Amino acid sequence: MLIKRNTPAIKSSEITDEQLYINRRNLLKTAGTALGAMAVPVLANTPKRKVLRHDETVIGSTPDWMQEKLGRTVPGNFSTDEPVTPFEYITKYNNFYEFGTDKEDPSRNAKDFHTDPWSVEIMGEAEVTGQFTLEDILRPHPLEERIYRLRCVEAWSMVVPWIGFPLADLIKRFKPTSKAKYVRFETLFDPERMPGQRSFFSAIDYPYVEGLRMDEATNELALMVVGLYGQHLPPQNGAPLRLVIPWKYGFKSIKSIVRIEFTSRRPRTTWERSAPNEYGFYANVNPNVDHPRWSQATERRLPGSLFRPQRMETMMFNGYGPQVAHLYSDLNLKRNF
Ligand SMILES: Nc1nc2c(c(=O)[nH]1)N[C@H]1C(S)=C(S)[C@@H](COP(=O)(O)O)O[C@H]1N2
Ligand SMILES: [Mo]
Repeated sequence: MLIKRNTPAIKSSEITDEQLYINRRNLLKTAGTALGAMAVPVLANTPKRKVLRHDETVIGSTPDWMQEKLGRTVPGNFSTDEPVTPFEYITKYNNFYEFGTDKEDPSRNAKDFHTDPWSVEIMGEAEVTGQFTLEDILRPHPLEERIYRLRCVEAWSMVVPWIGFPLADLIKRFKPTSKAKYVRFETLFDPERMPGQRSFFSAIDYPYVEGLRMDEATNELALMVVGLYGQHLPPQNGAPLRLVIPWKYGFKSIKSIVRIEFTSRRPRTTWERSAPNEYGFYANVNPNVDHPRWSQATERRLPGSLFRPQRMETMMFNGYGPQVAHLYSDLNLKRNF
């Protein structure tokens, strides 16, 4: 992963105001409150926010059942109230090496990447394994919006309104056995559809592989993601199904997942294999452990301009310490970077 010095190729004139959208569920909840909060005390815990939407541009397509499911999205917990990065940045400034290594490559090269039909193989140390359609995978899970910080190891960051559901809820359905200590994830390997996989001089091996310890994977923050900004995931953001692990560097948040495996051994992950001294298995956001070639103490929050860069201090665990610090109490984080 190289640091790019150029700013994103987006003019501020192209950035439109994001629209707020009140979905039906929220209206109903508001109505419920008006009728008498005493009768429905559970409402006290419901976030008052509305789900963020961007309707001007729809990138890629999705089946009707997915569209309907997305329409039922409700605001979730753990959302930051920091300003959300505009849709145009989230969808035009990407890392997705399967579609090219420049930030603008994925939005250009993934245009015709169709993700319906899609299936996911569940394998390894679990009672329930096999091939599942995307619809089977998603059916029991209600969707929620979580606005998370995304901190790339390259020292830029965004705030993204993801739509998804807890990975822990998905894992439970497959009944992992006591031998399952890790979860391994794999991206689609299809060089015909992913031009980056045809390159001879690739920085990384394909398929892209990521992994988590079981307790990390079942942490309440770990999210299976199917959308952003009220829409289905654009192809460049990892359609139709990706992981988002907000307390770790962005490369752990693997895109376009086709395989999930429960294993007893720690998986060898893509960036770790490519440069083990630079990218570790844990990859927890940590301002005190620098990358060998650059500091991790600060980050550049997008959007910013050449004249008004938004430099800010990087937070331990990307600010998610209250939820995840306990996972690492026995670990030397300088050695296990
Ligand atoms: N399969 C795959 N997943 C991937 C990557 C990739 O190149 N291939 N890049 C990672 C990196 S380095 C980052 S920062 C995030 C970027 O996600 P975004 O483009 O949706 O912001 O995706 C991660 N997931
Ligand atoms: Mo990244």
